[in-house]
Amino acid sequence: MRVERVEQFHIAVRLKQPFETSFGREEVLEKVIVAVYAEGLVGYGESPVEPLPLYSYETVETCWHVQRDALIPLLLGTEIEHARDLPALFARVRGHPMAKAGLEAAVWDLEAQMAGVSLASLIGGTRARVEVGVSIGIQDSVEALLERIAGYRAQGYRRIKVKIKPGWDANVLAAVRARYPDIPLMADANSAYTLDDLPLLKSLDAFDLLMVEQPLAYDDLLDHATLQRELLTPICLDESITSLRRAREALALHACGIINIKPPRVGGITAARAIHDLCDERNVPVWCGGLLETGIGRAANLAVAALPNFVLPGDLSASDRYWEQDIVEPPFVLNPDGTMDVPKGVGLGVIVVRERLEAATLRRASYPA
Ligand code: OSB
Ligand code: MG
Repeated sequence: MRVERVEQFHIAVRLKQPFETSFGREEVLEKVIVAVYAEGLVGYGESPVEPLPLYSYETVETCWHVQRDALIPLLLGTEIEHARDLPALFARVRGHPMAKAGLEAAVWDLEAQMAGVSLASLIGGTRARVEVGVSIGIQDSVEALLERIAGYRAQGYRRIKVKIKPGWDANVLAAVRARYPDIPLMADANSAYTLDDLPLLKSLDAFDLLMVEQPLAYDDLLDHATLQRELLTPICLDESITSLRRAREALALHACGIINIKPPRVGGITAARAIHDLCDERNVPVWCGGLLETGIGRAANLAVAALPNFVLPGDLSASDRYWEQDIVEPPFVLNPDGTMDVPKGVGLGVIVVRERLEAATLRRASYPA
């Protein structure tokens, strides 16, 4: 395919409820959506960047700039055989995985449409539905958290992820376990601890967690390896795994027992699939994380989560867990058994509602100008 035109949309979308992690509280999310045009078709991709470099060093501004000045010029007018060739095309641009992932996802969507198949089947997904969980932000009180958990369990979510930070950790998990002795439960620290917190982190072993996610620094592997030797609970790395190479290093160092794969964080679907394959060979379970994506990113994540070694429930909740109205149709819904269907239609398998995308747009650009 020959890419004829690329559009960027800087959008702002309001969450139904604020989402609080150890690095802050968000209610209005900003993202960059791209539309890539080729052969009379359009593919969509999402870069779930944020205004400030808190979760990742990338921001809306760096994503906009790197796409506009470095990546889109490489795409325009280039003959592309397969979306899987994009990482090589983009390799001379260092870093910026989310900027790359948005464009790569749009080309994957195009390739699937051209082949007349769903994105999931194009990449080798084997499941028609995937198990999903819900990630619950830090609340104003333990009682409020317990109520949130009750509400999500009533909707069918079985695996619960609780965000933790110093002062909102063992005390909170003890209360959750007292109320729910048997639910599949995990905790995500978003890098809020150091090895000085070893006694506290060891105390989490008492709560029978599926895993503890990213307890230490976002760019650390060595201290995580040290910590993993001290814990019974498997460590799951999120922020630390930004590429296939980092995943290889983490496994070599025994820095984790589980990897959370977020396609945008690792540079796209191609890298996500490579990390999946590596972990499969090493018997390391993986699951699909989320970055509060709109339906565009969610559709792509679900296709990835259909790969066979995604054996743990993902942070792939239904549209109504995030939005009053998603920007795609149909919205993603939770099945009563705690699963979500992988879209079966061609490409992403959902329709991007242009009026909703444009209504959310703060800034747009089209290339060539
Ligand atoms: O650490 O997994 C995380 C959301 C934004 C940034 C980081 C994280 C998260 C989540 C929410 O936990 C996952 C989701 O429901 O999309
Ligand atoms: Mg996380």
